[in-house]
Amino acid sequence: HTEFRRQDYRPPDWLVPAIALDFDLGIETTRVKATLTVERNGGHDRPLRLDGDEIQPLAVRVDGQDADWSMDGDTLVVAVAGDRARVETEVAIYPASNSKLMGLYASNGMLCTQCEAEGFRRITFFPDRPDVLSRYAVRMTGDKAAFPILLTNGNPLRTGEDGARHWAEWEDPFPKPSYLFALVAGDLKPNHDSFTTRSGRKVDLNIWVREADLPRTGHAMAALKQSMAWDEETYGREYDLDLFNIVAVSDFNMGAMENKGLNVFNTAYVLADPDTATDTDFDNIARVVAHEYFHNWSGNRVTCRDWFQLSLKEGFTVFRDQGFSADTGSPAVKRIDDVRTLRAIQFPEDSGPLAHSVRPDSYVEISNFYTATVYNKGAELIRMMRTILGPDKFRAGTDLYFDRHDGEAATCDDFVKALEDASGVDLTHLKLWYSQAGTPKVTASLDQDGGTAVLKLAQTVPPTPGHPVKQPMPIPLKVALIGERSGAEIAPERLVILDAADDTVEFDGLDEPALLSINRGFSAPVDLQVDRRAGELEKLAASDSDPFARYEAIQELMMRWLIAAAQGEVADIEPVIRAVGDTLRSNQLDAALKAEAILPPSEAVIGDRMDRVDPDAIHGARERLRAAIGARLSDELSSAQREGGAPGSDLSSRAKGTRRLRSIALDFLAAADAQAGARLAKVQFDAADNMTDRSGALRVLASLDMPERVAALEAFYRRHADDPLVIDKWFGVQAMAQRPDALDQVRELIRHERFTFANPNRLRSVAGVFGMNQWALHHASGEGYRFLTDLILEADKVNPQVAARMVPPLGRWKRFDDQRQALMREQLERIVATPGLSKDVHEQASKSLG
Ligand code: B3K
Ligand code: ZN
Repeated sequence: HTEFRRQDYRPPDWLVPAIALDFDLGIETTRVKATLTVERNGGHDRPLRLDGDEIQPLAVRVDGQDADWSMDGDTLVVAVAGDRARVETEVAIYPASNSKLMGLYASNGMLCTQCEAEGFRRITFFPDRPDVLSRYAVRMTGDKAAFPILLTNGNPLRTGEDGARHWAEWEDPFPKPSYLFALVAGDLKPNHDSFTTRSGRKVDLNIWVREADLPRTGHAMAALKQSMAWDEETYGREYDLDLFNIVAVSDFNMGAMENKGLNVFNTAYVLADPDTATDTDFDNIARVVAHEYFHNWSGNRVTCRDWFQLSLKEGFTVFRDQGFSADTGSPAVKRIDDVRTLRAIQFPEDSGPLAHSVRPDSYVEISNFYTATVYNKGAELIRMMRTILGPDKFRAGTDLYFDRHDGEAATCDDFVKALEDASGVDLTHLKLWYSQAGTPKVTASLDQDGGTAVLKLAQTVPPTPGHPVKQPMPIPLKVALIGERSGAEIAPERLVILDAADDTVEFDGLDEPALLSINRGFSAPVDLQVDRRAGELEKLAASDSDPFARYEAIQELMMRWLIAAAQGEVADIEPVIRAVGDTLRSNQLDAALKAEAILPPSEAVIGDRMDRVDPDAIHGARERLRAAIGARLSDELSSAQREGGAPGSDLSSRAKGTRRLRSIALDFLAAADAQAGARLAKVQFDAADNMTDRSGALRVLASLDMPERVAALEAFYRRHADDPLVIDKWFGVQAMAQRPDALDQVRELIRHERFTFANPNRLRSVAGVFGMNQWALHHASGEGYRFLTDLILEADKVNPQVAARMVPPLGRWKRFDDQRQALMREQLERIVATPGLSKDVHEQASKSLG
């Protein structure tokens, strides 16, 4: 397979200022005629090369004449004599058999597209790269009954009827790269609304779904309008067309797609009501609606020059959606949530065989680079720039960026340059974060002598594949000192930028012993180890003035106990019990923050902190911790569980927080006493008028060996049998269950009549979730690895992109004991040796072997 390298970038040989597309739509066969206006770019005599993928030309004409053309693999090569020509092609495509869900495909009787990154070439021949921007004119013709609704980017111009068929012509006034093309045809109904922009333009908003789903679109619509207002207010960005459409589709490879004026969404990120969606689902819907909407500027108006620049739009847009969620909810809880994701997914990626920088240097299959590093570490990088510049200069920088590059395909360097030019701040050194992979390890210690304290900092950036030696990076650390006796801030927060291998910072005028509060708000995405005296964490857990740092202190207290316990050492659990108890009893902290603070780190995150991951010991330690907390704090937990009920229709932050705390409390109580816990969980389950309480109870029951478990699973299934999104939850809860027989259970799920490899949500609900179930996946027999591998190979025949995302858990092999290492490698080798493997899975598996 060809490897593409960032250094090899060359501007396109031919530009395509305009394209006209004519679709004759059918579920089985669709015919696509394309007319490209092409222009030679620069002085060269190279032919026109048009990308294709699994398509054959039925006709090729240049300026109306039969053309001189040939195929070079999948690429159509056309001889063009002059500097400008009209190139026409015609192809037939087969949506119903397109199981990769890239290009034009069928889903529940409708047709829809997914083009990012390289799906447009599965629809028609085209220079399918993001730096070729074209104006699109699209004509769609199809059966009126099958496809009453015909949608594409931009604005509708004309429609007409012709017997049982009808047609529509649309035009998108904004030049765009092919990856932003979209088309939808089907029997859909709109939730219609409108938004008036600050300059007074009325924008029609539609969320298109199957009729039965209309009642569940209100939350997404509210989130869309909030996003439109927020982007005007926060970034000065106004919407630019008269129409904004969202379509929900149940077969979709990822969350959603920001096609110009026609966002296509996974139903999981559109449909919600309290009976079928959890509070987390509600939050995720708002987050994804906002994210895709924000792409209209960060991605569409200013797009990427090449796919190595992917974080230019994704890192920045994640940063923007994080700001939206923080501003419309609880900033502290949002930050905790984002850091949890980073530690659970990005840190392991950054320390394993698939590590790559935020701006990767090479790829085989670009779909494999839509990663937590490009998205979430990319967002952290933008956050660090904002921290260093301050909000006003940062905003001046983004204004300049949008203004300077509007209508262009830009690079990460262009973004940084705009920030530098607007702020006068030199960010050269910070750009190392774009090119160096690996999570920096930072150590910190505070030495106090009377009124003076010296903070010692040191950093190392670990080696990653292909990059053995790293330079120190600028690491912005927010630091404050908390008085050990008073609990007050005795040195106010300041920004320390560690930009060398080590450094010291002095604090004066201290009148009591100081506690170090550092990396407040998680100002830098680093692995920080602080040298602390006994008792320090407990005091910080009770008094740190930064809510995030307080959360960190409690988590670190638990983590230290868990690691010691997993290594068979005797550790004192009393400080943990006291900190969790104080947190639960606090009347300063709200329920949402309490819930985040007391939830023990996941088994995978604990493993990530140990040199050698021992999944059984980690599981045992975490069980003991949960049981001890459940037993010792049963009064506090019981009242949180009892009082945490709020009507399902109440979606206020307060209600969401109490519900979250409620199910976490339930989980502790059940860990201490399985019988009483099962009874209590069943009561919560039966009484629930909302999915948060119901699935929270079900999650607890799924791991217990009690009769209530089977009863609840059956009741849940029966109640929601008609709702695929809830059936996904039913699969997921069982795939995540912490049980000795987890593997047998998951094997059953695969045999269940509702399981299918064809629907990505369903596949992920079993295979994706099982890959995160550390204790089950890493069963000493190696059966978990074999099972996951079977699933990957089966899935690869249907949908390589989704299959490739199931590989990374096997790539963590280096962190386990020799026996597990051998078993994991054996399965990776089995994958690589499979004939007919996709390049998606091949790249992930071969890199994972290291
Ligand atoms: N830009 C899309 C992701 C496309 C993934 C293609 N494999 C969704 C998003 O990040 O907004
Ligand atoms: Zn995105």
